[in-house]
Amino acid sequence: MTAHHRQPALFATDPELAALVSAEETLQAETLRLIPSENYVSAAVLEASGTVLQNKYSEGYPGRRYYEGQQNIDRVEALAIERAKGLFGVDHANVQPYSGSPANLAVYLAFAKPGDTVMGMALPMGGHLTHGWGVSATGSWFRGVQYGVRPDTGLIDYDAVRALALAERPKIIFCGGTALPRTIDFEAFASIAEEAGSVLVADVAHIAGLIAGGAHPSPAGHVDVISTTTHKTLRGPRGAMLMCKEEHAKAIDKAVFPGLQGGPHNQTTAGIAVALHEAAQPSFVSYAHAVVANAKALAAALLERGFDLVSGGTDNHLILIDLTGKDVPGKVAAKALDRAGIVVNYNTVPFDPRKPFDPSGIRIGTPSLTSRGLTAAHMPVVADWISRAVDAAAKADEPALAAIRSEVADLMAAFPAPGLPLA
Ligand code: DSN
Repeated sequence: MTAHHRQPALFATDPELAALVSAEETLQAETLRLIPSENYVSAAVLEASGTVLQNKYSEGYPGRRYYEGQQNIDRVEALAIERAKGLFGVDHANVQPYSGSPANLAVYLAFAKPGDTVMGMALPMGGHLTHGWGVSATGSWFRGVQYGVRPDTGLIDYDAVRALALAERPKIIFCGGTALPRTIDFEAFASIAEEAGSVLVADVAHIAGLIAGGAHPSPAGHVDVISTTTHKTLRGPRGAMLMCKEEHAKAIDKAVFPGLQGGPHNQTTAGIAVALHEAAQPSFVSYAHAVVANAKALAAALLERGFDLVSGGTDNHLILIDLTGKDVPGKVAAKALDRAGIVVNYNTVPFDPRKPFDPSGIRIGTPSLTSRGLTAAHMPVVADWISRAVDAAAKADEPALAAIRSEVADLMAAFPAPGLPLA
């Protein structure tokens, strides 16, 4: 089916925009997408996310809205809520946050006042902007204190986290982040938070799908609030959820609406409901474990090819490559890989001597390639491409990058991506 047939109204009304969508479909089909926070949603999630639910305002919550005509919307949101509660084993779920940053801001609104001390992992160590980092509103409206990883192991030093928490007594402690290749010990964080009298929030945006599929321990029962986006390993539309113990349900709901947001994006809620349904199937358990198996196989193959990996490898979907020893900075490598049809992002590594906009590392992950059906047997090939592309970047060897791009496209053609035209 051609793009004109798939989106006939769009092509007729706005061919310029339609051509861009079509080009993006081709790009996502032909390239090897290794950004660990990205994925491919299913055709069903895509369909649910682009429906007439878009036309409806629904400020409030199911059964308690400020607009009439909610017969269907209430049921859509209730379905999403029930599915989230069942999948993650939590008392309460709010599926309305527009994305991860607003979700985290709602947590601050629920539990802290401006000027209060909050604690999270430093962004350059693998944390997230919204965990109290200075350039974020969360770091300027609150007093952010930050923990990191040990320089010798690249692992979180839980003794240091405990010492900082007891010295600072933060209102909120965030665990989780965006560049953490290792398992998060939620029990250790829970005992620290209890001792410090802090509200503990697990930001599991990156690993939500692994948790749902049983490939990473769950924070449920250990933390006060679970914050997650829905579009990473969970394979839903771009959105977020806050899940919590019953005692915090009112505070969380009130913070999301009316505290921070207006009407929920009902078409996104529908897509989230479908993604949660898909994540509850036995096939998703296999998917989550395959993501981790692929990441471990890719890490091993990269180590064999002389790459330096932060923390020496991975326990999850994500690998952080420190290119310091390769003499190719992260940004140069990322742009060369992009020209080779391999899409990654440049990233700081812990204790990076370089600047965030020109750092020493690249961050890769296996959620997308696993969604296409690649297995551990393909990972040496992927590692070879990365190695050859980084070498080519050092020599500015454009023909070598073009050759890799063609090999990548050949393999990708054999593994159509879910939700894309060729699937
Ligand atoms: N932007 C997300 C990521 O790439 O990890 C985090 O917000």
